Amino acid sequence: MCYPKFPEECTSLLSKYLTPEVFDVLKDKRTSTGFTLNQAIRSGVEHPDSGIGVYAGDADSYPTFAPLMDPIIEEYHGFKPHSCHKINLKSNHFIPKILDPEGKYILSTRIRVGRNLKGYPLGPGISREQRLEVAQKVRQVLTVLPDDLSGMFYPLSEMEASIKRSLIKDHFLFKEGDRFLEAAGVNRHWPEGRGIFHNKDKNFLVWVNEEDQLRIISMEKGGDISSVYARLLKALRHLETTLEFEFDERLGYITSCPTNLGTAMRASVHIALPKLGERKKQFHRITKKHHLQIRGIHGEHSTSKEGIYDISNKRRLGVTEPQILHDLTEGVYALIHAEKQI
Ligand code: ADP
Ligand code: CIR
Repeated sequence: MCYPKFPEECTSLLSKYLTPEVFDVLKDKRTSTGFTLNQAIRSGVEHPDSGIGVYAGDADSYPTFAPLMDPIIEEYHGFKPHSCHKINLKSNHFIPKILDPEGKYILSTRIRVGRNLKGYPLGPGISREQRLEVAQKVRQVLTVLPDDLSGMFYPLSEMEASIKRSLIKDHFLFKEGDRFLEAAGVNRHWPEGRGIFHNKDKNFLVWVNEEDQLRIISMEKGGDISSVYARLLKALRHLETTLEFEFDERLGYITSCPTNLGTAMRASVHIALPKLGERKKQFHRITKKHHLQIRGIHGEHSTSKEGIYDISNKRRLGVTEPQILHDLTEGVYALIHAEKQI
């Protein structure tokens, strides 16, 4: 295996931190499940326009490839190698602020966390049989959820194309064929073992075997972050009684992309900011101050439409869940204020 060539214009964290020296130290290492450096960096090598460029094939990828992973994690989350992540999912400490009393700006709110089952490789490294086993275990637990959480699991392989299209259009289902995940080996054997669970109201959903084995999602129209978070906590309490998730003392919940470690939580609003959206500098100044990320209307790597943006927390590691909600709330408050002023 030779040192990969990155084009000059490449700005991925992989190209920044995979120096020839780091490459030499890591190139022959294998994790406990046999995952290699070549596999970990394939996405960023094939796609020089990656923001990050690496994926973990198992929990052991983080310590095994630490000379590459640690600086990437530090730059993305601001999390120092000697720090320790703390979770705070015990209760709903979050005190909401009324952000949009007239319902003029916030269209919808969504909070998701990523989880993977303890003892299995992650998406880039999992075998076909292991993936099916994970799907089976998760499905069994989902189909006995109580009350408002109860619903049905829909295997992707049995879903009609028109239903799939409409679920994607309405922001409930993952898109297919993400080229970054494809290169990382996450999409092998697609659509086998993949699926979506949702309750009757489609305000509680679980994606199975996409980028992570579980993406647990609470979402609804409007800006009631507190209600969305309460539903997510309730679901997590139920799922944790029967499923054990991959968790690390230092890095928190283990996920296939280093950007999702820690809380693995992305709390977002879809918000109409047609005027501020035209003032890129001011817009970015506010989001940066509150540690927020701007995405397009169909999620990561999509564009905004009609001045509607997906605003969410950037950091997930080294911050607690209530802190994330606090950052989002303060940031969204500042964005709405700026939009009103223009
Ligand atoms: P993830 O959030 O799981 O990292 P994406 O950025 O691809 O992945 O988003 C997944 C889907 O969730 C997309 O269809 C996106 O538009 C939708 N979504 C994200 N935030 C919201 C929100 N606040 N309201 C409605 N849909 C949302
Ligand atoms: C990339 O490197 O651009 C893709 N692998 C996606 C990175 C994860 N997303 C993110 O920045 N939140």
